[in-house]
Amino acid sequence: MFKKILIANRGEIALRIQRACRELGVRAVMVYSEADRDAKYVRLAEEAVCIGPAASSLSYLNMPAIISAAEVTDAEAIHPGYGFLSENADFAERVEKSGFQFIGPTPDSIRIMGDKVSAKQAMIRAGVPCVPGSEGELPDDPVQIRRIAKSVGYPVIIKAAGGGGGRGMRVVHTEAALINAVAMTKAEAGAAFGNPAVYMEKFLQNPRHIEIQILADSFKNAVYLGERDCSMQRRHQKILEEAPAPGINRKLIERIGERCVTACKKMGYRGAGTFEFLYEAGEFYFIEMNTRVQVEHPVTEMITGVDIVKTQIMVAAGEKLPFTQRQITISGHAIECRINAEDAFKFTPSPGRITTWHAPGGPGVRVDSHIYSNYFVPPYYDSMIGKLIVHGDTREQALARMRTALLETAVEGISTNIPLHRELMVDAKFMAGGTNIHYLEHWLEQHKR
Ligand code: MV4
Repeated sequence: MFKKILIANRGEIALRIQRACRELGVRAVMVYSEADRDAKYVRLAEEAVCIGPAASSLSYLNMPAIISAAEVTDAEAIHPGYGFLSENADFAERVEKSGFQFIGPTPDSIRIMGDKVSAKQAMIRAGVPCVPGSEGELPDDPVQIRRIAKSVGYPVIIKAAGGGGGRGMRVVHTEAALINAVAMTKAEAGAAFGNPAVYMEKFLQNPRHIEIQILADSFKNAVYLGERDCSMQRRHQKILEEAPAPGINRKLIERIGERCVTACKKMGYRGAGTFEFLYEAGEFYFIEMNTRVQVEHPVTEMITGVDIVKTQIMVAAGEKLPFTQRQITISGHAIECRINAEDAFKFTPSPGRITTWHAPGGPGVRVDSHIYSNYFVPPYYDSMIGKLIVHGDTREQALARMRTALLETAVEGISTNIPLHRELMVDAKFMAGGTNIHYLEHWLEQHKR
């Protein structure tokens, strides 16, 4: 095992990784920007290095500053967390070239999955079901583009190979709009991602967003840890997640999970990863793979008992996965509410000083947050200030525990989205389970205030 690793992130995930390090007996070096000097995990750190000013581009995205911090502290490995440099293949490569272990997949794996066209081709080869569409990048010839769209069937969606997470896509309903839409998407993709390549898929109108968590070691061992339902979102920002996904056939999930595992083994994938699917009319369709630990990993930890962050570190250190697929069992139900410093219904950011913080507690309640009373939420970063996670024997018990946890939680001094969560937890359709990716936006439209 490593003696010391550097955590190249901030906020709740920096604290989460620091906690995993303590359990493993690994020393953690924290890095921080000038805006994060007073962070709890910096105070708790055995070692901490300031890597630059508040702006992310000068600190958490500053590769030379992060690698220098690893050099001066004699760290052996770098954990990138999520966001920032976590899915940057060039960063992973520079970390390795500088003699450190990147806690994540190889630069090659990150690169293949970062290009959504090559990711999809890898999945097709591995037998993972994908959304029907163009096989690979769209050609330039308008006649061929029209022919592909006709055979896929309208509506179609044009997506940038360099996009992902909702960036660089356009829905096309008619042949009349097709060629212009492709040209526009290509132009935007070239400007935004430096890659004008686009591909086409059948546009699914009312899917759910279901993702499969996997863990793999360097010895071609891989397991899936069930699925998460991440359909409750607004403008591609997830609001809450749960596991298992309500109402989906377990045998079907097992079949998809096994395909994901096969794909990992075939690719020589190492570390934690997430296969994102759209689920509609009883079928799964792969859309993208994330090569990092995700915000919502705790719901999977709660239903499996597996520590995903600890396992990431162990496999990066060259250890074998400490469990086989047969040892992975799913028990109960977990829900995570993301707590954001923003107006609950208008979604305008609400940075500033937290005057009061009362954390909830009780059976099955977990709080992943770096905040404290008198903490100042800086205006420079993502508005998420923590996550409330509950586990119960059943979905109903998890919902009841979340309602109580939200009732007990007090954040004063800034606005948060807790009022929104309180309403969603008593919403009849959400309580019934299985709402799709459009549900929250429609709900907000009907509950305008
Ligand atoms: C789609 C789709 C419908 N059909 N692909 C958006 C984020 C990116 N990961 C892929 N996205 C979508 N791809 C096809 N063929 C609808 C979406 C989509 C979406 C997906 C997951 C979660 C939220 C979403 C919100 C809007 C659109």
